[in-house]
Amino acid sequence: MSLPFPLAEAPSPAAEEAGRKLFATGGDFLKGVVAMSGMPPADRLEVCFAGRSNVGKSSLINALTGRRSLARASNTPGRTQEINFFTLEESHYLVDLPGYGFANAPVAVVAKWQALLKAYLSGRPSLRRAFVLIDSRHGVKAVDAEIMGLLDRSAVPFQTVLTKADKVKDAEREKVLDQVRGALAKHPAAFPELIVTSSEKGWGIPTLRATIATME
Ligand SMILES: Nc1nc2c(ncn2[C@@H]2O[C@H](COP(=O)(O)OP(=O)(O)OP(=O)(O)O)[C@@H](O)[C@H]2O)c(=O)[nH]1
Ligand SMILES: [Mg+2]
Repeated sequence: MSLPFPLAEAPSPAAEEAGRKLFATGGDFLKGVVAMSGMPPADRLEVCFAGRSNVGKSSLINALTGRRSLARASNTPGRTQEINFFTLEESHYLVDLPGYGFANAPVAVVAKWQALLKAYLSGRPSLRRAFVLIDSRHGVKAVDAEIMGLLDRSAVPFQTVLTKADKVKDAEREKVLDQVRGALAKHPAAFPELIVTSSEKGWGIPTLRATIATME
């Protein structure tokens, strides 16, 4: 019997090569957006990285593009406070989102960017897939489930990416994976395969690149 929400298989050599090629250019920062009116034209394939503050969204974009500081990563939760658009060739946007949940910033400021985050996730026509990042140590929390519910209602398919896999032992990782699978079962917009990553070690990065490069 196959488990629901299996780990993604290693990409085929052709898919891996497509991923390598797409990301070989490294990507460029386009703009930081603070209101829906500031969004660039919805004219290409777009994927975004959503997740709790500090889960590793910006670090994952840096690992994918092979650039240490394309996206600003930091130890301070709430570092990313705008919706940051990166271009990959002429064909793709990668979108780094502000974190949800705890943030080390004034309440009014947080409320403003959380509203923008929700407007973006529910109303961006070219958003093809949201990657929802979950910390390998913590699993799916209530705030994650809330975002997943928003994606369900907005009919935005989302794929779960486990982050910081280098920080857990195998047994602990399996336990968290089971919790994640249980939580995903409640979300019709959840994509079936999970991707386990470590931006620090490069784990899962070729798989994620191939996934993005081979998306229709
Ligand atoms: N060990 C380890 N640490 C990581 C990994 N990914 C991110 N980190 C660390 O986690 C912290 C937060 O990473 P960010 O990439 O800034 O997280 P974020 O989700 O963009 O955070 P916000 O923008 O504040 O929401 C940083 O100190 C990173 O170095 C990983 O794969 N392994
Ligand atoms: Mg960030």
